[in-house]
Amino acid sequence: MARLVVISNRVADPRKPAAGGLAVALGESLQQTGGLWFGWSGTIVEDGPTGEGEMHRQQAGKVTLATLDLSREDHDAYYLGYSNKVLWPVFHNRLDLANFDAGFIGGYRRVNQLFARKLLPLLQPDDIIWVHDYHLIPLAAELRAMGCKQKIGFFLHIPLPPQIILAAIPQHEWLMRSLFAYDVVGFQAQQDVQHFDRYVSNEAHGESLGHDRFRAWGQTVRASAFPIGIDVDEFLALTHAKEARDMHETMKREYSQRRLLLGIDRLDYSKGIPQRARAFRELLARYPENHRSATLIQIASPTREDVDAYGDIRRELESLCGAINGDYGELDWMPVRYIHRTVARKRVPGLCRAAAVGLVTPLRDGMNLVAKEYVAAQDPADPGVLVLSRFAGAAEQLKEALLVNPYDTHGTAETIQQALHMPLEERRARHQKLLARIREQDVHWWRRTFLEALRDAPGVE
Ligand code: GDG
Repeated sequence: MARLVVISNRVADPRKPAAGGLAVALGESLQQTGGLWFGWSGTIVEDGPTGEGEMHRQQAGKVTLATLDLSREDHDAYYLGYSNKVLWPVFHNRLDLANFDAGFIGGYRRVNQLFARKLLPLLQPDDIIWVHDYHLIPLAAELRAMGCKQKIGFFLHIPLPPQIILAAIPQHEWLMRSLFAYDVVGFQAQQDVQHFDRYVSNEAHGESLGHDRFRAWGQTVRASAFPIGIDVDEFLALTHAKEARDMHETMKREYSQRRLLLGIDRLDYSKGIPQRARAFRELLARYPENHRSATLIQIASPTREDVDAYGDIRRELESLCGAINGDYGELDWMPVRYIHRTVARKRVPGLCRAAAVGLVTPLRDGMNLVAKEYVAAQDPADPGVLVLSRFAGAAEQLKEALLVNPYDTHGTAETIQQALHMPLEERRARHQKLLARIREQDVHWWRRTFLEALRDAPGVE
């Protein structure tokens, strides 16, 4: 079988437990087939010569990890700048948070060119190349310009916004044209494919050829939805391991007279955490029966703290949680437990299993793996209820969750109340269907279907 080469911004040792959807899913893929994982080392070289990265190589079981250092200037423009101040906010429909500083694009291009230049000599003729996420959209175009003929696939982990929003990015045409250098472009959800389709016909004056094939700028690409999943068996094993069971028992003991609601997210403005806290506040205001009982545990793991918008969301959430506790708390009950730290992965399933309601309410999300992990961790005999934002990619698959519009505080509060009162039979029936879907389209299915599509693609003429 052809060797798999994965390229992503960050590289993680697949043998170590990693926090973050991308790292977890890619680790799964590479361990199965073996191969090369290429990306940024995480090291920033102060005052280094611009654009020239030192390469590190390391063997991790069947996987070779090859990573590059970045100069401060490149890192700031490529990663902090274009990736996280332009692409992340715009792709999550947040034009108000975008910063279209003209200095960012040069760094983004430079790093993509550097990646291509350093990767090219490591490639073998029949490698299958799989590029991940918004940091590396132009990588295939750079590789092709250097003569690379191998099959190259791209998977976008975040949503593709509607044409009218995408068009706000000054370089939108260049970005979208870059996607046509790939053989296969994978999105999380059908809605992303629709946005791609509309962009191609309305903005690029291209056409849909049917069967997920699109033609524009004289090139053809396949673009389909490949919803990412979790490793259900691994997550179940984690759920039944000692750390998770201990966690579950501790929570059950401590909250024996209470109902737990749980949110676990990176502290990102796309995740709708303040909106969730407001809905919880409304629940307490409208239904006093929940006083001294309903407790929201919100784990918000620190992320991208050197981008301003992330400091703002942190302050907003802290003051909101403080106000809810101040207004509703009692000496023996605090309604919100807000934890601004990463919890150990081994404990996550125990927390999920103890929660009567899982709150996954992003304003926009490519997929959202926490929704799937929450379902997998439940006791099938007495499962909790998933409250899921209709704006998460996962909502296309997880139809038996209670779907909410997270902007609608009142409606979300009502749905949380409904979740808290759902009869056992209904909870079991919904859980069974959700788990079956999560099992059917798990992370192995995702990898297999994407790589099959890439192998079957016609390739460079
Ligand atoms: C991107 C897209 C897409 C979170 N907090 C802690 C922790 N986590 C783990 C979760 C889950 C992962 O991180 C988060 O995955 P998500 O899918 O929710 O979100 P993003 O990080 O934004 O990922 C997303 C994903 O890529 C995959 O394609 O689904 O839409 O935005 O596994 O459990 N893990 C630990 N402690 C924490 O505090 N250990």
